[in-house]
Amino acid sequence: MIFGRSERGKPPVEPVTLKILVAGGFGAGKTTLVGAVSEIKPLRTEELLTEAGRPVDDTSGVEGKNTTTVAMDFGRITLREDLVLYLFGTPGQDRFWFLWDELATGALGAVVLADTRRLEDSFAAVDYFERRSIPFLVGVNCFDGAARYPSQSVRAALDLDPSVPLVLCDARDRESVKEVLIGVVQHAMAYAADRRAAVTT
Ligand SMILES: Nc1nc2c(ncn2[C@@H]2O[C@H](COP(=O)(O)OP(=O)(O)O)[C@@H](O)[C@H]2O)c(=O)[nH]1
Ligand SMILES: [Mg+2]
Repeated sequence: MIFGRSERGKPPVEPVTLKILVAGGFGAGKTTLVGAVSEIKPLRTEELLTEAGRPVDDTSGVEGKNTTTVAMDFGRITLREDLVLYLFGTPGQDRFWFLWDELATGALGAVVLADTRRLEDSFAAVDYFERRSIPFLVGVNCFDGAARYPSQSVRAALDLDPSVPLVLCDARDRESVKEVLIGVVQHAMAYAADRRAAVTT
């Protein structure tokens, strides 16, 4: 059967899909964050830390962590019916850095998760996104028992540009993570608008 133009049903709303990276040091909460919001069962490859991996995967200060993500975390969240985010967790260990450039292709922005007990573990991710001019936001994952520092001290320690948003979050909490993700999208939009303005003026 052939339908005329007027009989054709309204096209379904095609959501805009955006790609967001989730980076940060080993144990910063990337797998937890993706798992907390994803509508699809997170695709992840966790492996038990073996004795062989122990010298490489330093777990000091990361209580109760005996698995490590070998490949990556992947998840999806619908923020609005017309806005879907795909989340890609970057591998935390240095030996998987070769995957980052592939992952970063086409990313709108990134979240750098930071654990204030091991802040230096997030330096590499901050450097990476700065160097590639990928807009990012820092999410300070508030672990129980970790000292709380004023945002200004964390900013200073990470040497963040004043335009980079820094938010406190709980990677286990869906609403908290949603706020972080909305923050990244807003920041990336503002960043893109600034760049356009810089080009046209
Ligand atoms: N208390 C607390 N624990 C967390 C939080 N986020 C993650 N964890 C725990 O910290 C450990 C490391 O988190 P994980 O998501 O595996 O870190 P990843 O290596 O960055 O993927 C896990 O045992 C989590 O359950 C948080 O916001 N608060
Ligand atoms: Mg992980």
